[in-house]
Amino acid sequence: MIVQQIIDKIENGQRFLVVAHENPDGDAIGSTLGLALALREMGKEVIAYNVDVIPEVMRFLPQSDFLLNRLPEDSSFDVAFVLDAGDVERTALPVKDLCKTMINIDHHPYSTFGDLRYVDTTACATAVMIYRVLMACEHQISVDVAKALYLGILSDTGSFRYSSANPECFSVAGKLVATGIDPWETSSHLYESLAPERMQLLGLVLPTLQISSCGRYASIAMTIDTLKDSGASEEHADGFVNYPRAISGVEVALFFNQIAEHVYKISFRSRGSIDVGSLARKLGGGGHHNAAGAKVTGTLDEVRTSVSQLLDQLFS
Ligand SMILES: [Mn+2]
Repeated sequence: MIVQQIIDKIENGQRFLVVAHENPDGDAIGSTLGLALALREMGKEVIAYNVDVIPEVMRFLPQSDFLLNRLPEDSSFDVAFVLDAGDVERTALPVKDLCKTMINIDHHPYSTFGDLRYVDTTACATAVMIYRVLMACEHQISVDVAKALYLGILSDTGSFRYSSANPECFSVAGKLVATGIDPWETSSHLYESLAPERMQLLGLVLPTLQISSCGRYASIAMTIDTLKDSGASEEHADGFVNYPRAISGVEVALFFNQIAEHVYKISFRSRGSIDVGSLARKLGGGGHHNAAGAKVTGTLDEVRTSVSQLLDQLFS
């Protein structure tokens, strides 16, 4: 089976690349660092890479500087692991040219690339799938690996709040905590070490809240000027889309983020039956049932209106 094939590749390979999607979330960072550190503990030569720098709040992870955002020149690998990426393009790296074997480990649907493909949409996080692989390798989980994987699980399940938090999720999290890690260390870094600029930015963005007349969708918006005025950077707006979603009765939340004069990046979040992935695909974007994104051109009013029309149709 697929996990055994992956183990064979690990045993027979010497030089490994581990990479995940751009604009990395906790699962991308946690699964990359967790697998890369474990491979190094097995005596392999490993490069852990992401095209973007590791988010500030995740830098508490031990050995987080092991994760590079620049590859050494003339890099080549026996095996490249592409994690949590959905599509290999999201690594922003010509992975296929860099390795003999590309292994895709992911829990996103429609993840169809790689010489070996280990895709399980029932996994709450890619980090859990890395845990399964390391267990199958009979690798002893170190504290550093445990911290990385725990971060992946915690962040992809919204701190164990989403439906994806299945029994396996709690069981793996329990085993990771049993290695001696402190859950509060992770959650305090992730959720309660906010930069002051983030709160300032939130203060400017929340007044843009619009709730639809049906009450079933709501949106907030951020312009380039707002971002400038707050002194914050775009990274500080991560997760803002969860505020409109938290309103009682709201099923779809939207965050309009201006990235150029007449270009808005829209993040969609659904809390129920509405598939925002298919909604985003109608706008040329992508994603899955509960979380998706698209880039749309126009003024904020135009963009808001055209998306509202789509949603009004869905809710009518
Ligand atoms: Mn994930």
